Amino acid sequence: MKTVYSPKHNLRNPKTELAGGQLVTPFESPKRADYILSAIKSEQLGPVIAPAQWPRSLVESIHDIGYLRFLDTAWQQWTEAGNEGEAIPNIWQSRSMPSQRIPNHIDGQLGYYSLAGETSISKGTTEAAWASAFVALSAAELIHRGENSAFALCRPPGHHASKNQFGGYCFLNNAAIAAQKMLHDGAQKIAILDVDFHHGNGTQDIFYQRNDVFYCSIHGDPMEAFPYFLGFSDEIGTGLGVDHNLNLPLQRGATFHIWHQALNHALRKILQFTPDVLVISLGVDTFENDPISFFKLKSKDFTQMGKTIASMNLPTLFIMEGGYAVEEIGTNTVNVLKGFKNEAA
Ligand code: FKS
Ligand code: ZN
Repeated sequence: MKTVYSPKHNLRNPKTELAGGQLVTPFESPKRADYILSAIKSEQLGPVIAPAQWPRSLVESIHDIGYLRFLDTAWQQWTEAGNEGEAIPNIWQSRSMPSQRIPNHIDGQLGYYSLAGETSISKGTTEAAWASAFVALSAAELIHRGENSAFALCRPPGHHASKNQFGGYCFLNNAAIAAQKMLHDGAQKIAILDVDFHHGNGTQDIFYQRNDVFYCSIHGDPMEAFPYFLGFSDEIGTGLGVDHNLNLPLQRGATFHIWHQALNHALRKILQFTPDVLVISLGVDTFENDPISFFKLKSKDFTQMGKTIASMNLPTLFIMEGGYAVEEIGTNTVNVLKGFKNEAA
């Protein structure tokens, strides 16, 4: 299996995340990608290649122009306003303030274009987010050219990013951008299976009204886990998209046995949809020692996860999302990919 990787992920290196009422060193750190890359090499998963450049229009097919302009200028606007630290939103449009306007001031823009307040924008963030999207696009191109599988080692991650909002460590929705490219290249139907611990609210929202993309996610119950306001089992899609969205929230302490039952349910539904390609939003924060999550998967369980996914016999594009037990992130990620590769027909 080929991996697409860009060292430009290092340009995303914020110093601050708002957590527990303090500014802490972000969980989503450059070390994550370093550990994954070194496990890919030591486990000899396959070649590691650099991404190509892609037209801006492919990203514009998912994200609003105004949002992309905001990302392009946010850091400059923030520093020119005289701020010393990193850019963290601190005001949102609430239910009691139904304005239709987009503020001019950077503080207002940060609120308008964000869905959460933990994620700082730092110098280089936008360049890294674009490189991450190019990694996803290049891996999608490998599938288009006939590879049976590919791994996009994306960083920063993407599944929380909506068409016009960042948050949850995400800026551009890499999985959505990759899926849209493959549709553009002739695929008729794409299934996205999101196995990250967190619900992919951005991906769900982007495809909620559509029947050419089936979004399915297994995640911590949003009553108890980020992103709290989306990811419930009664969200099934709307309009043409009815029955093209499937959420399988699980409770605190879910073991691999429980988790794997949800996976089998998801895979049955995906088979009924008969997609041309399967996109996996691959987070390994379901791991028992993840510092911000509450499932109980063990390292060997990730191998089985990959094997079960391979039983679908579909071209499969893996897109990296979360995972914060950094010492084990390489092993856990590569276990999924090797489990898949060793089982694939
Ligand atoms: C810790 C609270 C953390 C934010 C969680 C964001 C999770 C991001 C992710 C992604 F895949 F996008 F990276 N709240 N004090 O893992 O879903
Ligand atoms: Zn996550």
